[in-house]
Amino acid sequence: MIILTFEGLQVECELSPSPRGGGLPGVSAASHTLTGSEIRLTLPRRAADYYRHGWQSWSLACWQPVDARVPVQKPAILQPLQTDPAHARVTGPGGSWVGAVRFEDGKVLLLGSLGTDASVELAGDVLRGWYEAPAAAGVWLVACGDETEVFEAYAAGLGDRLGRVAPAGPAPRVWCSWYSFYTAISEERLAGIIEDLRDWPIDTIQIDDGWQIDVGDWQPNEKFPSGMQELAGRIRDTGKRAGLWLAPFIVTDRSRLAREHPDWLLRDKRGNRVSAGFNWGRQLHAIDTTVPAARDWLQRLMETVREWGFDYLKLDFLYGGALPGMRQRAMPREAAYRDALKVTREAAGDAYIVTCGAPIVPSIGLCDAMRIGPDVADFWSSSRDEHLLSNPTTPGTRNAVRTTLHRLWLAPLVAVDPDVIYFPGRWNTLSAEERRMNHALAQICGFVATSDPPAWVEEAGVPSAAIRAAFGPASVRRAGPYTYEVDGTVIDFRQALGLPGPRHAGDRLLGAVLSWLGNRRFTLRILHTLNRRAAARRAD
Ligand code: 9PG
Repeated sequence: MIILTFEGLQVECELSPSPRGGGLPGVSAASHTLTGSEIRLTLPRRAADYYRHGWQSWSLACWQPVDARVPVQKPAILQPLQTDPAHARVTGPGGSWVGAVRFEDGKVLLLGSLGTDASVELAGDVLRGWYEAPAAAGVWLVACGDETEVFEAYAAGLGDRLGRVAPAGPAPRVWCSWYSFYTAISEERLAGIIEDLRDWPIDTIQIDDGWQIDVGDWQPNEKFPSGMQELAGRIRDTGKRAGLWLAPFIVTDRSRLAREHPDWLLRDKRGNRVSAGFNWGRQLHAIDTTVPAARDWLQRLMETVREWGFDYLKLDFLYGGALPGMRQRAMPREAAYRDALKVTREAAGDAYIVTCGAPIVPSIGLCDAMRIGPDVADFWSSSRDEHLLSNPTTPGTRNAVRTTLHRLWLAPLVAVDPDVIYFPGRWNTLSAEERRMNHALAQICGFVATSDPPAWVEEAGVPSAAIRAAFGPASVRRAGPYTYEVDGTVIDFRQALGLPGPRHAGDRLLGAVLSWLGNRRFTLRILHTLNRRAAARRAD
């Protein structure tokens, strides 16, 4: 047993395997670094709240009362793509790599791993951390103080071990095709937008999902007959950087890659392909990035998109590289992911890399920017997902704001991407107040992007001064835990924070029915078709 001494607080700490040569009794510091595959901290007094940290960009990060339960999110079929499937059924206080408790006096005790493949939970009065590989001797940081201080210490520790990516200049200002057209993009439609964006205060035009033959088959589909090189050239001719979306660690079951290289797919103990969730109306699988031929393919893919002329890459659905499974080269899953991201990063040369749907800690030091919350949407919150399916990770601006605010501590390590901002417009149901939060968060992050096409913004009568102002720079001052002053306006984010409370019997029943339906592939296929049609209608 070791006694960790912080100013005004002593914490009993057990490590396994226990360290040789005793501990650190009497050492007073704001943080301690300790080694062990498991660590147990006995809280000296009752804590009020727990900071839970979800696995990847879209997974929930928030403070919760210590005795609150966060219901299992539904439908289960989506869990591999929204949360760590290994933790999906944990409702108590717990999460990936880091956890913290807040005492009644506001003091925070944080426990965080300084390596990959680790988890933290609060069980009774014990804050416990463990590394997934039983033999791992992992490093932990224990910090105590005010919230900002302890997360700063954790970020500094992570940066020392995993690296920081120094920004090469101000964060890019981006137009991204996703949140206006979704997959209803074509070279013709984009050609008009690229022209319209000439005078906009942005520097990057990023083509999102919808250009490829399939997820896994990264060649242009029939809507891009002139090819991707031509499109990148068109963007670059307007003086802007060309960006492209890819999901390089996953495939759909119907992709050519999945059919031609079944041996590249991640499998479970029984030899079945691991589910990477369900999207685009298809079953998703993960690539086993430890297979040498798959790594070669990955390298070649990055080289190809660079040759096309894209030098801003949004790498999405990256969790696929870290799912549990039997890899050809046995190694902890997040270590395998980190390795694959390194290969990808190196092959992409000096491209600006934005990771998305990405396991957070294993991506540090290997990307320029990281999405730190779920997708925004042109609505605030979906009551179906929030109340009936208990799902805080699906697209919705409230979900995005909540999780992003709780991951701002990552800012010293990587550019933090809060997803796009919306201007007022025809399709948009965000209130002025909700839009203010959406815009302010982008200013706070210093990463501003939008998907609104100039024609829609013009139609809504947004003055060009407002567009310029939205893309910053802005003066930002933190006025309280969830209050910021942005360009002189006070923004109070507290209304975005709450989690849905206990559900009534009626909601539970309806939720069970929806969740059953949501787990049927045919329902998801129908939803996908409806969404695709709606996007196509809006785009015209
Ligand atoms: C393209 C999009 C955009 C977007 C990404 C990602 O089922 N889900 O929970 C789910 C969440 C996010 C998501 C898709 C599905 O969006 O974040 O910016 O690039 O992919 O398909």
